[in-house]
Amino acid sequence: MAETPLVGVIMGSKSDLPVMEACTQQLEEFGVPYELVIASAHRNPAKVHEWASTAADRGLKVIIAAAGKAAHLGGVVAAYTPLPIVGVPMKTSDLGGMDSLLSMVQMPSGVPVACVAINGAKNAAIYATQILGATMPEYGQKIANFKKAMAEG
Ligand code: RP5
Repeated sequence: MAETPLVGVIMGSKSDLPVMEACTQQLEEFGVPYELVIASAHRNPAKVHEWASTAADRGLKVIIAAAGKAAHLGGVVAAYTPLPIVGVPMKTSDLGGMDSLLSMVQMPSGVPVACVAINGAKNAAIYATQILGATMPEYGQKIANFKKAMAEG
């Protein structure tokens, strides 16, 4: 039987997938079970609502939300779940991702979305695994090993 996903990865468009492969690849390297869904806060709001509002009950512990342009996805997901959200602002052709970054990071007080760099897909996976590692020692160990390997070059 497949493991229950611990991290939910949601993105606004399949056009985000090539960048977000750096995220899913890193989650796989850490052995973190995840689920992936493509749903836009603007184009598929009902799907986003259903997915986000049931995420915690399905066993997810952290959500990674990637979106570009007027990137409201992380904030909308945050509105519907008590889980921590890590946002990934997508680089865009018009404004280079500053549009995504600012619309994702400037959340109102009380509704946080942690935000990595523009196209920071790999860091989102590392950060989500760090959150898991705070309470699940096997993932804490994966992060410790990762940092040790990085320090050794
Ligand atoms: C956002 O709009 C997506 O997250 C994507 O980054 C951007 C452009 O989407 P497409 O027009 O390529 O589907 O919803």
